[in-house]
Amino acid sequence: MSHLSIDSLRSLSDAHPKPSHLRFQYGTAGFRTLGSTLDSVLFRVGVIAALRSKKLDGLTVGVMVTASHNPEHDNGVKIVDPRGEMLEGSWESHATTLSNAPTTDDFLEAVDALIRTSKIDVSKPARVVYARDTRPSGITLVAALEDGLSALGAEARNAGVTTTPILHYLVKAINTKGTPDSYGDDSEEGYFHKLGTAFKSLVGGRPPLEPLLIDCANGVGALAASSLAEYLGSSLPLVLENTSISTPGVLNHACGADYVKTMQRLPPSLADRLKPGQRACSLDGDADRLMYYYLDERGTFHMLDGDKIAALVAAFIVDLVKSAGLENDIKVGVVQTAYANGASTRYLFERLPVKCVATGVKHLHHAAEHYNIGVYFEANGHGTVLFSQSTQSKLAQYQPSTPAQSTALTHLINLIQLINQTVGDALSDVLLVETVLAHKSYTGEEWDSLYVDLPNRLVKVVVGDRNAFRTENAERRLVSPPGLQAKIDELVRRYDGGRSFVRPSGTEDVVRVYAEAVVRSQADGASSFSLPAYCN
Ligand code: G16
Repeated sequence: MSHLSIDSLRSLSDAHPKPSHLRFQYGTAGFRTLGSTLDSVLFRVGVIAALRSKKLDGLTVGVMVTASHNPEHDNGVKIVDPRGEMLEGSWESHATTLSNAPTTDDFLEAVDALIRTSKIDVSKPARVVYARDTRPSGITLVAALEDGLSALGAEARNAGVTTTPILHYLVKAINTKGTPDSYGDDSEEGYFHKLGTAFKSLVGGRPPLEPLLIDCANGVGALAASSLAEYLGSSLPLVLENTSISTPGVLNHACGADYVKTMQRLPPSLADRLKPGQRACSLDGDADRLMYYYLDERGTFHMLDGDKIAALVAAFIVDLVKSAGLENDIKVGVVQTAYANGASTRYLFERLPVKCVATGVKHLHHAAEHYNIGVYFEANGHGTVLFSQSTQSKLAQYQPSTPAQSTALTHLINLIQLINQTVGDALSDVLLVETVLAHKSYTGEEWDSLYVDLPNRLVKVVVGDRNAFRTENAERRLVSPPGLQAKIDELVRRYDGGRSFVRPSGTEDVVRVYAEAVVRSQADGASSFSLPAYCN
C-alpha cells in the first residue's frame, strides 16, 4: 500500500466506524437497508470504488446513493462499472467483505488483501462520479462517501441529485468521451438532448400525442421529468404528478411504480386526475422503473407492466428489422425473469427466442448481450433494449434498397440514440413506449389487448432469516429450507395453470411469494399459504 496514505485512510476510517451488531451485503442492487446505519458502508464504498477505478487504469467508476423503490427511511449505494453497467460479480463479494470488517485494523488488512489478490497498481489514478436521489439521509451519506474517495486521493465528480439511469449514462459518456463510440455529452443536458432529439425524429410527422400523466413517486424523477418536458416541448406534453420532493415521508408512499405493480391499482392521489382512456405511468423513487396504466370507459384500472412493455417493444423492433430487410442478419431476443406473467412468456415465445434468468438487472443485461438486439424487462418495469456493437455497425453501414427499407433503418438508428442501453431507465422507456404507440396508433386498450395477463399475486413475507431460502433454476425452485418446495408443488397442483415460487429479496429483508393461476381467486389462494414454522 506504499502509494496510499495509510494514516489518512486510518483516521478517516476511524471517523466512520462499523456498527458492531450489523452485517451488510452487496445484494441485487448494491447495499440497501436503513439509511441511518449506512455511514461506514458509504465510506468504504468510496474506498472500493476508487480501488476499482485504479484496477481499471483510471477509467471512471460511478456510485449511486439510492434505495430506489424502498421506503424513504431506507437508503443504499451501488457501484457502476465504466461501461455504465452493474459492478462485476467478483467485486460484489469484495464489497461485502470490506463492508463487514469489524474494526479499522481489519478494514486496512482487507484493503491490503484486495490490492494484493486483485493485483491493483495503487499508483494508478482513481476517478469516480457520484450522485444521490432525494432521500434526506443522502446528504450525510454522500459526505461519508466523499471521505472514502478522498482517503484514496480519487478525482471525484459530484453529479448532484439525479436519477440512477442518468448516473449510469454519465459514467458511460465520460468513459467514451472523444472516442468513436462517444455515448453523448457527459452532462444532464447531454442526456436530455440525446433522448429528446431522437424522440422528435422518431415521432416527427405523426399526429400530435395526447398529454401523458406521469406519477413521479415524489422522487428525483420529478426533477428529471420536468427537464425532459422542456426538451420535448409539444412533441409529447407531460403532466407531472406526485412531485413533492421535499415533503417528509411521501417518497414512494402510496404512489410510484412498485406501489402500482404490487397493489395492482391506481395511486389514490391520481383518482381524480386520470380520465378514462388517458395514458398514465408511474416511475419509482430513482426513476429506473416504469409502470403504464389506464382506466377504461367504466373506470376500471388496467396495468401495463414490464412484460407488456417488452411485448410492445419487441414486436415493434422485429417489424422494423423486417421492414429494413435485415431479418436474416439481425436476430432479436427477449430476456425475462420468473416474475414474467405466463401469458406474456407464451405471447413472446410464439414470436421470438425468450430466456428466463434470475432477478436483478445484471443477470438480464448479460443474457440480453447474447442477442443482436436483446430486449429485457422485469415485470416490475425495469428494463431496456441492447443493440450489440456489431449490430450498430451493421445498421450504420447498411445500404437500403427501397424507401421503406430506408425509413425503417432510420427508425432503428434513432432507437439506438433514444434508448439508454446502460440500464433500465424509466424516462427513456417512456419515450420508447410513446414512440411505439405513436407508430402503431395504439390506445392503451389496444396495447393491453396484445395478450391477457394471467391473474397473479406477489406478496412479501417477513421471515427470521431470508438467507435460509436458497433457489435454483433461475429462482423458480427452492433448494432450502428442506421440504418447502415439495409443499409448494403440492399446493400448485391444486390450481388450474398454477405456478408459484418463493425467493429471498436482494433489496428488502423479506422473501417474495409469487403465484399465478387461470382464475383470480386461485392466484390469491396460492400466494396466501403460510410458511412452515421453521421458516419464521
Ligand atoms: C432492484 C434491481 C431489480 C430487481 C429489484 C427487486 O430494483 O435493480 O433488478 O428486480 O431490485 O429485487 P429483489 O426482488 O431482489 O428485492 P430497484 O428498482 O429497487 O433498484
